[in-house]
Amino acid sequence: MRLLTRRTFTAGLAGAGLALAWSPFARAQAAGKKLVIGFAQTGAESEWRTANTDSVKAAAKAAGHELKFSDAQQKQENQIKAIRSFITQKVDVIILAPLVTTGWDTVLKEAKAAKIPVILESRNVVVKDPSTWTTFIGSDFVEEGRRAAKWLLDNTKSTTGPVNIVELQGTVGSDPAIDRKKGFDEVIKTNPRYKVIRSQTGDFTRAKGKEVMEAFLKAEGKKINVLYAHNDDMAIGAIQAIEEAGLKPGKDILVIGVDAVKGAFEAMIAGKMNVSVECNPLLGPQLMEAAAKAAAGQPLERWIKTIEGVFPAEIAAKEFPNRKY
Ligand code: GYE
Repeated sequence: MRLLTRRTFTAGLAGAGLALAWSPFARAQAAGKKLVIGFAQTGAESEWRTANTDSVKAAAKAAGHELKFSDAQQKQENQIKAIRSFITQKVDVIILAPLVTTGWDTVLKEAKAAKIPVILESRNVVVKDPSTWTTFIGSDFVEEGRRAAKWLLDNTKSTTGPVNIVELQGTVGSDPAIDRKKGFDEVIKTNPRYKVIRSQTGDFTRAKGKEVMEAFLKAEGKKINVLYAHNDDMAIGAIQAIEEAGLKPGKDILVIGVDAVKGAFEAMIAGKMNVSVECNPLLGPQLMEAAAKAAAGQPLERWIKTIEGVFPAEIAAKEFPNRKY
């Protein structure tokens, strides 16, 4: 049974290094113009998000920029208000982590009219006028979904009969929830043994993940073979629900998460979780580099992709000391 290829493993390490490194351009810019940056964050819904916020704050500080930070508490209307306030304050650049994909047309047009570049981070948008934002810095979420499903197929080859999966989706209408579902479905469809028997949102939080898993267990009980959670926090919440139902997470029910945060490594080391697909939150340095370019009117790639790996439980203990989030 092949758990991890050398390539995906080293890709994870390279990804972490890449996101932390400063390019010569970023260094030069950091020494140059000090910017005022408005950051409209989604909230603090997960370990991933906290690491993301810390990374952006630290990188802004290191570059000597002033960061105006807004925590929207998972409400789009709060993010829209924050963007409008950044426009009024005439910031140089706006960074937006859009909670959901739609509903941004008007406010992004307002930012464009005010000549303030908007950089999207960690989630993408769907708008009529794509010229209202400059670049998206974040992961390939469809690929993350595919990686989760490939791990499942590879690691249940020796079993027979149906494989019943329950899915905890991320925030409804968010880019990572839509795409992680899409990529996963695309791969499991190739084998009729695999079926998603229940799928519901857990809003990317531990509390909701636990609550929805309890409902899944009540409805399907021992029929459930696998949990696929769109992030580790929901998986960790669900692990509690599985244990409270008298079952063994990681054994009776295989547990798959996304993000590869420290909490997932701890669960894997404890034998309660089987794998986490990496999604790197340390986007601060890349964001500051893009902000400097955008403020200087320089062109940016439409998508600045982060490079990531897959971490199965078998290597969790060895990898744990290297984890940065
Ligand atoms: O996976 C989840 C977070 O947008 C990639 O949002 C991000 C996702 C991340 O709350 O844990």
